[in-house]
Amino acid sequence: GKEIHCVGFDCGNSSIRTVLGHFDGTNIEVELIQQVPNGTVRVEGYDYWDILHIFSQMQQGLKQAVAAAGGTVASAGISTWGIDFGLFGPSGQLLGNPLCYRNELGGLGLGTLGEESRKKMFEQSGIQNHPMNSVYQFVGIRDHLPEYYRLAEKMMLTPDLLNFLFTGSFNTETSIASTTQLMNMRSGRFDDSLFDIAGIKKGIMPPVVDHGTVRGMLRQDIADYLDIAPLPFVAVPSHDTAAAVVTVPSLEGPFAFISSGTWSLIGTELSAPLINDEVYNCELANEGGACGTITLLKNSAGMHILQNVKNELEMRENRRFAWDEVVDLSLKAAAFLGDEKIPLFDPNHPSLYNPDSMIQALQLLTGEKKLDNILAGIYASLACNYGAAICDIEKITGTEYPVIHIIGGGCRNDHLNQMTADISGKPVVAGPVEATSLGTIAVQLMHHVPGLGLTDIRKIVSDSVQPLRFEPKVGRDRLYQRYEELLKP
Ligand code: LFR
Repeated sequence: GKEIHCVGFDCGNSSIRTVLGHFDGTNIEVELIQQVPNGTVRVEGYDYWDILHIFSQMQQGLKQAVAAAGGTVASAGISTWGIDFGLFGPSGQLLGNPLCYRNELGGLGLGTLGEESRKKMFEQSGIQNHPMNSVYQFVGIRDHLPEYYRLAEKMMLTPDLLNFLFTGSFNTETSIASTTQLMNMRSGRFDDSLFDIAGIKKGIMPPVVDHGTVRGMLRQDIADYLDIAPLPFVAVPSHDTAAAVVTVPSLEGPFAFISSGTWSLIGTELSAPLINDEVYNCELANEGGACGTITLLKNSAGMHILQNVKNELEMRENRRFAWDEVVDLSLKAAAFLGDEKIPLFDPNHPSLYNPDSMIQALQLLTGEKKLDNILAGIYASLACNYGAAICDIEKITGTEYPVIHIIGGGCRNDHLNQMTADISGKPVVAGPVEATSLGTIAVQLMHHVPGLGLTDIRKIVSDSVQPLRFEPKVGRDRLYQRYEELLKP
């Protein structure tokens, strides 16, 4: 048969990627077309996204992808990180650069709600009360940037905003919408009562469309400018985590996943939300997954910590460090210290959220001065945190997961994969690396091939990838025990 070519945009906190997928009727092959750095820009204490830069890079990526596909692409789909949004004013203008969730507004926003309101927010949404959630950012904006709040008539989450810029259509889908905490995850619809509890204005959210349907057609003026034919933008799980989970190569029974990037999202896929006290106390969230599924997950710090330490190290020593070199330093230190002495810490400690210096923050938190030892501590603490979160999820769902699937860019980290296997006592299956873009491409097939469902898509993806397997080798009971003691309240 004829090949189908689809473009997947995977825009993360640190890179903007355009990937071209080729579907031959059985397998999907992905080809990286363009990758450019993404990052925030700090102005007077706030970090902002340069959204028009992102948009223009994506336009160039699209043009190159169409050329690479030989002139025609069937459709495109966009996934990005969660939570952040642009606000539009009365005359349809974007009211400024979207704020990055790493700021104090969200915490201030959440701080305006008492314990009872917080409980209600969770019970009605199914989402944990994380200070960064869009709802609390917006409460913070209401109180601290009032003129911005007053003018806001429409809220567009990052992928909604990018889809709008490409197509002119104003809509959203459940996965990205769930990261606002303004959606009732039982119904998959925005819920006025959540706006009321938080005390924010209603009627600002877009309509919700189903995965596999068309969000909009590429605007004719953009098609002309890029010199390509108009194409549909398909509704994919536009939250990167949800797109990534589509690609977990597990075809039988329930599975555990860790979607590893800037963040580590540790969870499982369910057919309906699980909303109870245990979920609340463990701070798990029922986020929107693909095609009506729920991803019950723990939002945990991930590569952000290592990435920041590496960047600082490079600045300090004025040279590049390869990841292998970083791993090497940590392995040597770990061997010297032993599991009794590796400095452990809670990767989700607030002092690591957005520090001026990650190295200093870690030194302060662990009481350890030596950088190599700290590196050993980062890997060990991340792996312990993975093990603990999977354990919580097993208890809460009453399910034992045979393996841990690690997907996304962070699964290239063999050392962390092996440690996770050792600490959890479960094999780790690592891959696909290209999870978000592959998921974004795969769900577009629902639009092109009638009758495809999530199970079919996961089968296609699973047949197209070769994950690596890490068997548990050495017991790390002492290390894990120390971590558990550390986290006890
Ligand atoms: C991962 C992710 C997480 C979300 C965080 C902030 O890239 O999308 O799921 O909690 O970024 O948006």
